[in-house]
Amino acid sequence: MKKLATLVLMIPLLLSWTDSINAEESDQVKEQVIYSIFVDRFNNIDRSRDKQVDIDDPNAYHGGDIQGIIDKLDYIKELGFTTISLSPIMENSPNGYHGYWIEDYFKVEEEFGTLDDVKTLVEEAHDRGIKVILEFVPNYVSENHQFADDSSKTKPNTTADILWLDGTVTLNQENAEVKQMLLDAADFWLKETGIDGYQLHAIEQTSIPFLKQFIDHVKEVKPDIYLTGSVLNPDKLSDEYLDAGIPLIEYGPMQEAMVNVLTNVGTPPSDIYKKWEESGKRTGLLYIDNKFTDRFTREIVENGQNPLTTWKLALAYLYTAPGVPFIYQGSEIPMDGDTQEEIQRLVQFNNSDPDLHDFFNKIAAIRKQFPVLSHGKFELVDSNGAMSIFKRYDEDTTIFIAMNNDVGTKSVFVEDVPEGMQLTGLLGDNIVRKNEDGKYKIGLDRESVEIFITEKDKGLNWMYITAVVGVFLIFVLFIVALSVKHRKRSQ
Ligand SMILES: [Ca+2]
Ligand SMILES: [Ca+2]
Repeated sequence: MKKLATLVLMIPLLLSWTDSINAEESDQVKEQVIYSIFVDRFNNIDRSRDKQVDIDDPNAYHGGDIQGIIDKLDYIKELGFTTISLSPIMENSPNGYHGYWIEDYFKVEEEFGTLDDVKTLVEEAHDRGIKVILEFVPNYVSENHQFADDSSKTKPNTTADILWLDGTVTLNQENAEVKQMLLDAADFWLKETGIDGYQLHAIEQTSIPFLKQFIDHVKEVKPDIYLTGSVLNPDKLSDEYLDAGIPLIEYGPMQEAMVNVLTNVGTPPSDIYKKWEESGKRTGLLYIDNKFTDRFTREIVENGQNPLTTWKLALAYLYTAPGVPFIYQGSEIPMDGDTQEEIQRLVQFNNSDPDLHDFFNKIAAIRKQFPVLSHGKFELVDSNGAMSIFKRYDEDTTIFIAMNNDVGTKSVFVEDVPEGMQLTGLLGDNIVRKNEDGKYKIGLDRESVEIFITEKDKGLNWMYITAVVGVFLIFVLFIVALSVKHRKRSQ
């Protein structure tokens, strides 16, 4: 009887234990920093496959391939990325450089490589600690797909505002054969290539019952799968989609808010925070541009700002606010452009800015070192003019993120720092100590950023000062002795 009672008492404990394990698994994806690769427009190494390439035609293949990605894995790792997300690589109809004209879900597009190339890519990525996500297109197929002429398997196209959609036929996801084919395709890539997950394309166009079935299915096949979702029409993204079980969904309103604030010097970063509060405090995929938007660099240049300076501010927010940074290829160069041709240009690896590379690396390292930046609570501390300070915190750690988007030097006071602590900057050499009023005054130059951890206030280091003064005194005595000796000799 006593044993039974003990067991019954243990049930809630066991339940909470399994809960925390599940939470840890699903939370892993939230620690990533994702590099988004547009395969045809990344890096052309395997020229033997360039059968449909026409670099002068923005609507033709430009030659990027799987080998081109393998060759750049060290580069991607050096930039601090932990996951790569590839545009669709399934076999496409002619000119399907974007990957959205799928003819066969079980083959690799011949312009990109073979299934063996993809396996090699995944192995090489995993050897470097990099996860691989494939974009999966569940809503439509090429006009040449075997389902395209079967009216029971298709539906009329509903959205016509996208460039490549006129080459596609919308799938009827309620049809049993269509469902089965999509689920089999999802299994195929997981099992054959060892990829870590999927970026589901345009989730707001998917039927909800199918979406839920798909998510349940792939989670059963791979319980620790990384699932992300892209959104083409944010207006159609209802709560049903947000709650369907995809942990990270592209966060359009945040992109708009970030661009608006950061390309208008004098606007406080707290405006981005307000937008986050208004739109329900989601933790989504945070991106500042992608293959469908103008390059952020273009917006910066158009506003007469310095790309390196403004990119640093953007990265500071992307890497420390709730969500996962989703960085479009070429941002690290940084690439520029506002036409399809420019936005989707092959990455210009030779034009890169070493300072921006270093910053990518540094801020990714900070995010990795402090998990509170992935999981902690997020709050606005205060603003002064266009300088704002945010904090991320949990029971053990507090980190302050200071961003000055003002036209001049600004400072903001911070009060809630535990007794005996100082604020130590991780990006520069900034140290802030408590003043006589018990406050911490954080000052920053215009358009700059700093990330502060709280550390024990070391005060002035007397040991060091004594040593330096001591060495100096010995040196002076030595010189005096020498000159006395010299004078005696010359007498
Ligand atoms: Ca090629
Ligand atoms: Ca093809």
